[in-house]
Amino acid sequence: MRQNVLFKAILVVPFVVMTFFAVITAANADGGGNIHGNVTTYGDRYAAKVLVFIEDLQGDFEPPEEHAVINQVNTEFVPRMLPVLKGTTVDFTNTDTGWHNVYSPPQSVTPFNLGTYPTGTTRSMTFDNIGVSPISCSMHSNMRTYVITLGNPYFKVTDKMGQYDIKDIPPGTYSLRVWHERLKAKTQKVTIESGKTIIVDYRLE
Ligand SMILES: [Cu+2]
Repeated sequence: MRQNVLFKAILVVPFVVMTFFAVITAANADGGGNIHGNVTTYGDRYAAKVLVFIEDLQGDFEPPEEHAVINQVNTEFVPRMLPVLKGTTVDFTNTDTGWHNVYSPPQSVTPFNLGTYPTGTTRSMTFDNIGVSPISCSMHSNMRTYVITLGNPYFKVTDKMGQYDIKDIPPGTYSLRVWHERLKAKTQKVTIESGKTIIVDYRLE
């Protein structure tokens, strides 16, 4: 009897394992590819918080329902740069002790002025135009942030080690671009294959 159970297990277990691997392979074959990379600069000063994004991947991508947030605190906009998918609404929240203004100049892809408002107040803006919107406060000339509006969700900001991962990208050949307010932008051609991870590093000046 025990031998019989063992015999069945020998037959069944490999079958289950093989089916499992077949399912994983099929999922990878239909799925996207990944990019992993490292961004460095001379001195590595700005390797963190560099935006890496696929420039030319077209499609209909639903913007997130949840609003993104740029805070005003200690006479600064936080974060200093915010990439968003086209159609995303950003809440500009004043949690500082004083009043602040929020505006983007006429040469911006999204010119606007939310006015001047006190602590505890939030005013919002929806970003529909692809490109860079530099944002300032008319009361404090040092205050600056950038909203980068992108046409697809395949973007990432580098972490403090200068690393980034962009996952599950539809297969194809694209321009992968890096952006930072003080560094020269760079673009590389990348080819994404299903289920594969490519390494794309940048050295910026
Ligand atoms: Cu201000």
